[in-house]
Amino acid sequence: MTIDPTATTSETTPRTTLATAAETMHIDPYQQAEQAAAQLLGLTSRQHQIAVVLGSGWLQAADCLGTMDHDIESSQVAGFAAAGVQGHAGRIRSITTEQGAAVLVIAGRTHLYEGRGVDAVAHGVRTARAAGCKVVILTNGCGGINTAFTPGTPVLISDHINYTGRTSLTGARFVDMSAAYSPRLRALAREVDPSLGEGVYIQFAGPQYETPAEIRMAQAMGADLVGMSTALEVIAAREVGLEVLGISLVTNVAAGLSDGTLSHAEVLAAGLAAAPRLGVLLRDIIARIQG
Ligand code: 8IG
Repeated sequence: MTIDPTATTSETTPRTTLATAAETMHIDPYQQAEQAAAQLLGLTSRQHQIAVVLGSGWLQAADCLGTMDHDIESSQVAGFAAAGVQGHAGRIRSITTEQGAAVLVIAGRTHLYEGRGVDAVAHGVRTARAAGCKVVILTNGCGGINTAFTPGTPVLISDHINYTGRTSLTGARFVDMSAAYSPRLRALAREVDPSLGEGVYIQFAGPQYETPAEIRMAQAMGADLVGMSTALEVIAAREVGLEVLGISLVTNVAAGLSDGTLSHAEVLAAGLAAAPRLGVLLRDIIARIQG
């Protein structure tokens, strides 16, 4: 399969980063994921079982998952962004849990609004599958549309609305999305923490936050949570047969639903405050997935 080189020029947002090799050199994105996985195998000497993609507010949460055996700068691995794109380099970590499972932690995901295209967005989950993973836990920071979910609350994603106008797939790939967010893994997460609620996540393309009118629209469409990631990755994950668990951390009330304005500082503060709970939650969920 080849990539249409004109596709990237139809982006409505200006480019903030260089195009990926997959875009400019017509590399098959699935082959590029195989290449990345082969490099990870070379660097870590092992296959992995579970992947965790860390979103806004989740960075500190990964510290308690187990022993960090390898901490790799993402730009060393095929298809991942060069360091410094967003002020911090992405990292890929290989962690061994207390129970002995190999977990691949991907910190610093690629967002659609970065302008590197949908294959760059999907590359992390495709690489996870090629690296041996059967399960991916996708985390994110998000706005709360359902006011029952106040800032600092982790919420299981039960379903999504892909409102990006894009897909992470090309060609006749008719992927079943009817149980995209694994009922089995959600039940297991609720065993770990029975207080966990569930909600529908809507992905906007971003990078701007929504207007109050857009949030009212999303509310009317049935969304509880709003963000700029995850849905396109879940589509790609389901295509390659990964079992998906999605967990959102509500870091702010969605636009127009509170008196305040939205700020990135608020998002970071909510993540810091929730980190200990999120870390334990992730650790215990992973322990149960293995058991
Ligand atoms: I963190 O309120 C975070 N990410 N679209 N809206 C959108 N993305 C977000 C929000 C939000 N909060």
